[in-house]
Amino acid sequence: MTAKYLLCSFKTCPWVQRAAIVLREKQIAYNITYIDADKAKRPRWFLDISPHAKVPVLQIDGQHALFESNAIAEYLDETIAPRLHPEDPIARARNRAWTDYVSTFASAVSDTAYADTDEEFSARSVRMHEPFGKLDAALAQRGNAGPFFNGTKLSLVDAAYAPFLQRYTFMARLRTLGIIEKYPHLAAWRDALLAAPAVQASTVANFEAVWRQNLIARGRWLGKFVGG
Ligand SMILES: N[C@@H](CCC(=O)N[C@@H](CS)C(=O)NCC(=O)O)C(=O)O
Repeated sequence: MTAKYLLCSFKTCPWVQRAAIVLREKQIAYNITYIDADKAKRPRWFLDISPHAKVPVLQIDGQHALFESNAIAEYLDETIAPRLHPEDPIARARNRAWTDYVSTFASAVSDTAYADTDEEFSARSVRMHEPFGKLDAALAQRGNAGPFFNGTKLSLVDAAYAPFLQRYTFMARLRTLGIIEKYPHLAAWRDALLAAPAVQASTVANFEAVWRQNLIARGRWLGKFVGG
């Protein structure tokens, strides 16, 4: 079936996953197409609609193409119910502020996963403490009992962080990290996000195995521990 929405993706891209979580949470039908991650093999039609040659791109009715996961998430939230952003403008501004911080959080996690040596992995993993601590404090002060950022309803903040908390979890299953355990609010949030149906439906099947194979394909140090 051809859906109104087409999500251009790489199988392991966390930014695509963010958009997919929003689509799933809103129960929007969409098709997905996988672009070759090899720069030289990205098709012309994709390069024409993706100014930075990056995924995600969301095509709408084959007419409009949106890029940048945050812009896509905001667009979907403005156009399709149920609203995932909070109604209260102050709460919404705070949500957007923490959503903005996801790029710093993401770099700390991704840089660790893509370390090339044992030493680099150790040095980079320590750098996760600062963003993890900040999110833990934000969750502690958020004034609701969770399990999600705003309480019982999944929001755009949840969609932004879930892919990176999932990758931290995958990494910790390959090498002991012991970082999230120091941040109980963040650990509880991570558990709720990974159990959320929209998050579980936002990736390819056997996603952890696919993520592990990607480490090996990229020749990353952490890939040495796959299957060992
Ligand atoms: N800020 C962008 C980041 C997207 C991004 O970095 N996508 C990666 C894949 S996870 C990509 O397409 N990289 C291709 C490249 O850099 O050539 C967003 O939020 O959409």
